[in-house]
Amino acid sequence: MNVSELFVPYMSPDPTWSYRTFMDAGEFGMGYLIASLKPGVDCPPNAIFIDLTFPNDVGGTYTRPAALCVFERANGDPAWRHYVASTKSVAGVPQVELVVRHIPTVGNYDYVVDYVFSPQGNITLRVGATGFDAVQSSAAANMESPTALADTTYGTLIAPYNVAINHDHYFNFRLDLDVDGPQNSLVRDAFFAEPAKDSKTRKSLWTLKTGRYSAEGPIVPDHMATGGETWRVVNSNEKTGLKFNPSYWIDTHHQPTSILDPADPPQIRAGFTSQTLWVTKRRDDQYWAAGLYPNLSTKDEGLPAFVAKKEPITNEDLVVWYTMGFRHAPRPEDFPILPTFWHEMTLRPAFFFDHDPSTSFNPGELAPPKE
Ligand SMILES: [Cu+2]
Repeated sequence: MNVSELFVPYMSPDPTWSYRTFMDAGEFGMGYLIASLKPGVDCPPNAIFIDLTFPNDVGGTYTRPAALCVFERANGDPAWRHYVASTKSVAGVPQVELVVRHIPTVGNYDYVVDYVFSPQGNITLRVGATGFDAVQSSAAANMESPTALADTTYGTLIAPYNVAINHDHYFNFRLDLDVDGPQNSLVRDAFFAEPAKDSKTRKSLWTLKTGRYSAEGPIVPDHMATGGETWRVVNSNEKTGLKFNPSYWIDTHHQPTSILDPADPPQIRAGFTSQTLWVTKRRDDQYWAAGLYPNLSTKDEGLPAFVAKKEPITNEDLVVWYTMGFRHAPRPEDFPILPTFWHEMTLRPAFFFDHDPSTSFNPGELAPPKE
């Protein structure tokens, strides 16, 4: 899995600002802009720091020292625990995670990109945005100045004479999942409430309906699924000990999608931002959510083009494309520097294991709590 694009459109009608609708991966390079990591600030001092080698612009290579860090952390939570009243004892294990981190700095913004592996079998993708908000000068010194309301139509006064412009960040991750093998399918679990027909004591119950997607495309939310919906990548060719088909659940968390007009020029170039999830067959020439050359594009050559033929996706080598979005209406607290603002999604095993894999860690027995 990799970052396949980052789209950052600013909200300003001003001609000097309206073109600032950046495609950070395709126009600047999220790998090219990785900076060396500083022990004790960017990663714990005991992390392992790894140099990375990248292609340069003239067919050669260059090496960025300490571009990646890997570390374990106990985050202070229990991975699981249970208190047994009869013996007054607590069993449990601490949550210990393995974090793989890099931090590209794209102009004013720094993005802490984490891949977090947990003993429950989860893989969490986290992005922490920090650095500087983009600001525009303003005649207003404070919100009682005569021009303040007009100056902040598309932004926030974050300091005297400085307006930070409203904008979005849309990270797309290319999830080239192979769940227990390359031949996979995408299914949806949707939750519906229904009348409890055969009950004298209940009026309603909820139930779960699972359906399979048959063709490439964006995954459009189903507003009829009143209890919400979730998605899994499943291998129908394999069986677990309990005779389930193994799958991984794509826990999207809540992600905003673009609300720009589909005919707005920046939105035409970044169609992937219109939905949180897309699914395609895996193809070697489809690696970037907004296409290979978004800085020269006049139309979307990314996900909307990839799915145009709606090819079948049952029992195929699939790629799920996930857009993590955040709408950023700045606050004064984002000045003078943006405190790291985290967003995340999680891939969770579902029917993949026959039991919680974190129980394979020695639980031990902790001392009885004091009463
Ligand atoms: Cu922002």
